[in-house]
Amino acid sequence: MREALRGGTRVDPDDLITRLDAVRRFLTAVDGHLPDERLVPAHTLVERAGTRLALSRDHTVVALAGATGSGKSSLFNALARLDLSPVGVRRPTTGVAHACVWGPLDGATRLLDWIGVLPRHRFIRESALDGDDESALHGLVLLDLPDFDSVQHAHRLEVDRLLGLVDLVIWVVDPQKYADRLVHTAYLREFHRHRDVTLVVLNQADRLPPAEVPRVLDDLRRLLDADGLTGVPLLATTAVDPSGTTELRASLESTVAERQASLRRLAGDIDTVVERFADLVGPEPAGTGPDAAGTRALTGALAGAAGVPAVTTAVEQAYRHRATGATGWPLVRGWRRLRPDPLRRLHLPGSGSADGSADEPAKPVAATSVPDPTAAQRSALGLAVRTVAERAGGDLPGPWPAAVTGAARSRLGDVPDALDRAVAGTDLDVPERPLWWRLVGALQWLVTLTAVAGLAWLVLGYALNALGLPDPDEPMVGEVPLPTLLLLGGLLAGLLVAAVTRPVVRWAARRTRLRAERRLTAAVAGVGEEHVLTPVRAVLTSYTEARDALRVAAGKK
Ligand SMILES: Nc1nc2c(ncn2[C@@H]2O[C@H](COP(=O)(O)OP(=O)(O)OP(=O)(O)O)[C@@H](O)[C@H]2O)c(=O)[nH]1
Ligand SMILES: [Mg+2]
Repeated sequence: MREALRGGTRVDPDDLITRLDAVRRFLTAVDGHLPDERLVPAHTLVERAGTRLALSRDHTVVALAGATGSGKSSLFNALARLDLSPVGVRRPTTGVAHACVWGPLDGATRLLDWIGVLPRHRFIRESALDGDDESALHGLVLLDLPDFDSVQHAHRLEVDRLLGLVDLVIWVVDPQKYADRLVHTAYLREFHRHRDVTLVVLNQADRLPPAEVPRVLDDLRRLLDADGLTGVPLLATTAVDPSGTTELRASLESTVAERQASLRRLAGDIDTVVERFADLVGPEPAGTGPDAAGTRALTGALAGAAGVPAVTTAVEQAYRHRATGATGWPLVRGWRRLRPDPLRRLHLPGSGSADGSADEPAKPVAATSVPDPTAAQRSALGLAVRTVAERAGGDLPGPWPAAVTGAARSRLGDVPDALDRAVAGTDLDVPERPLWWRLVGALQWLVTLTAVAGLAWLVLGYALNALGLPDPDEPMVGEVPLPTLLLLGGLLAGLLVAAVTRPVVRWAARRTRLRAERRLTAAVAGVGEEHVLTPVRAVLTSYTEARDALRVAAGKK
């Protein structure tokens, strides 16, 4: 079976950079909303890809990886046509990566620094003796890796590190160990997203009877298919015979000429990362933010917790208290004023200051005497917040609903103070002494004075009578003496004014209450907006951004 590295789809560098930027945007969008440990591979990718692209696009870094004794160093030397990496019988032989660069070392130096190949293990394959023989491989950086099944743990770590950095991997297996579980489960399967940059060689093919080679290759192909590596190039090589690597060399020449391996490798890395995040994105969220019903319920719960009903009740009572004080029967007004004003007891601005300057702009005060929320009100608020979050983010996939709920609750601790400030900062607009109260009050005085004058007159008449003094004739109005008319008329008129005023005061008090309720509701809605809805919206925006970014990262425009 003769195969060369297949072409695969061409990766456009600009597309790759667009996809990488999308991964970056995705990471920014999900930052703080998703568990960090899930994001580590994507951060690693972004960092590594950025560096790899910046370092050199003209070089193709190819690693020979495999179990100890499979012949990696022998193939390395065969391809380099020099004995650069020691081949040994003592296993494992290669402990650190060796590199051979085709073409001038200059451009590759920074690449090898980044990959971490020690300078004394770097070789240049540009011998004047070869002439142009090697020019087809110019740009190749071939790495001989330690064994990945090593008894030395450090070898394995080094292999894992290097496999994350190279552009293309040649997996070297031998006829004895090609079916070993480790190579398939721990390595080859992990590379199924990198089929474009994976090549498998069955080395030491000379150790098999020629007729056996196709059978073993078929068996190996079956295993590779099971690993998800369908279609990867599979070659038989013999490192000890110069002609045994011709095909591999040809394959490398075309790979180097194409200059696609580094891009394909990164594209495969992005595919892997995007695939891992598949559960993080789903459909478009039902709405663009918290819905109206949830928001209304939240405002209601906030109003309850803020003591809005208590304040509005006090507003209505205060209006009636003050209006009755100003328009009631003058002789009992003073007594009424002794009773405390229901609103002032709550220490709210706009409730009328002691000096009566109610027109002063409302200043927020540190704390009001509005009663603290009850346990029931607190739990109603908690429920409303949860409901808002569930309705806004419940349909989102993966960890997002929890992120939305977390955001909705994130500022709950500040809510009590914010509510207190909102209530304190609301101008309740309860009048101190509107003109009509003063007019009615004056009228009450007038009729009261009339009654008092009538009474005084009558008392004077009785006194003169008792003293036997001549009683001046009282003027009569019809059948009724004028003083009596003044007294009874004054009293009656007072009652009448009070009777007419009362329903008007009640109506005006209710209106004042409703107005205060509207203002307070708007103020607590502002608290909900700032402390609950805005954080929820921020997560939903992040979700949408993350979703769009991941779509671009996946290569779907
Ligand atoms: N017959 C034959 N022997 C080979 C071939 N390739 C390698 N060998 C021998 O296999 C043994 C191991 O080769 P190495 O190249 O050191 O193997 P390695 O994969 O680098 O081993 P480590 O460095 O320990 O991971 C040596 O004795 C080689 O001569 C081959 O194609 N045919
Ligand atoms: Mg070796």
